[in-house]
Amino acid sequence: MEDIIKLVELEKDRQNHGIELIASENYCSKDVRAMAGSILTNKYAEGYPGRRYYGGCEFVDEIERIAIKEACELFECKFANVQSHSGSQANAAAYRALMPNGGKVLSLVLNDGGHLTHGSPVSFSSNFYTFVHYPLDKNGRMDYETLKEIALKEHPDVILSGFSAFPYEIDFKKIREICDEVNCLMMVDMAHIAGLVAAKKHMSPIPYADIVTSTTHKTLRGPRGGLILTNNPDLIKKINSAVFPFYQGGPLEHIIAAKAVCFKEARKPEFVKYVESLMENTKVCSQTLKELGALATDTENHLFLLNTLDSFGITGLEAQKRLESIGVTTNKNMIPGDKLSPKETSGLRIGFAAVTTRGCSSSDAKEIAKLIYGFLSNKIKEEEAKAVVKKLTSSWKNIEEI
Ligand code: DSN
Repeated sequence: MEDIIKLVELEKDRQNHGIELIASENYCSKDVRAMAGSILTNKYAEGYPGRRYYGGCEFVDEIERIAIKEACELFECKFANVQSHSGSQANAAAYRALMPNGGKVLSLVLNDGGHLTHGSPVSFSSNFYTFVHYPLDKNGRMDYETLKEIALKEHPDVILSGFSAFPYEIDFKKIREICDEVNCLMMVDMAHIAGLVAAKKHMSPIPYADIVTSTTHKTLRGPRGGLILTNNPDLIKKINSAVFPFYQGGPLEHIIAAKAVCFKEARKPEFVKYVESLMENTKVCSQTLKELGALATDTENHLFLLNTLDSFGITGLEAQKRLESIGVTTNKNMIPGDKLSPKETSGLRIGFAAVTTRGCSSSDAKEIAKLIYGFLSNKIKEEEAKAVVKKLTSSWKNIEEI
């Protein structure tokens, strides 16, 4: 096992010595990691608390009940399923609970900021269901009028919102009104903004949506996993049987324990402060880049998009590689109206969830903007850029102390 230990140590160094700006990543706490690495991984517990197919489940039953209760209290909703292994599996279960095979979903396409499971041809979603899409407006914002027009024409079973690369607030109340007008169900995938919703810094979808899915590892800062929420007693029964036995077997009780710890952490005042700093840092970085002359979107959440092609004459892929060479990790991303392929793209998605957890301040966020601008426009040389990365990352918390 030495080879694996060595690689884990190398990854730990990479995480400690790099500036992590991938908008969907974060560093979870020691307590969350302790649960995720606990002996609970040894236990089989197919079924649900009090209704298992294995003996010896009295303690994992209690843990899963706590996780459900904490999720419901955190997000102020009636029912939760905490067993989905991932956000994609949560979405698969939600679709099954909401409509029959072949049902129609109106969603945002991947290239505009949606997710693979929101109808991409390479995902299960478009194989089992029919997807039609709504566009964003010319500024990359939600266009609720056009969404309504398309919904009236298409008669979808479900309108899906909640995105992976969308820097603005979503008005879930308006989407509910459209759903009521066209008589369809409403699903929200809040994976990216779950931490902001938990901290009440983004409108909650819970009072409006029939089903809300999420992951627990992005802005929510928990273990890698999925979550499904609803206020509807009939839907929770369908969700539960869609998760187990339809899509999954044994739940990961160690991850469920880690989710319970994460939900408890997200109810603390420190978490609200964290989300406030995260949103401030994101805004400072996008504004500074714009002041320097780059084409970046505004932001109303934890991420923004940077048009590297028009700002620096390089694709998102090239920008990602260049920044990686100095220890700054981002991901290439389509920007609205992008003419390049998803493999190349015209821009980057930049988020501050991970670095804010380590202690990145707003003045650090400004310095990161200057670093990105200076390095991608060849005004800052590699050695100087690496020195800035070293100075910033060595002033932040070690990832094992979080
Ligand atoms: N892959 C995630 C992201 O980066 O946004 C979504 O699941």
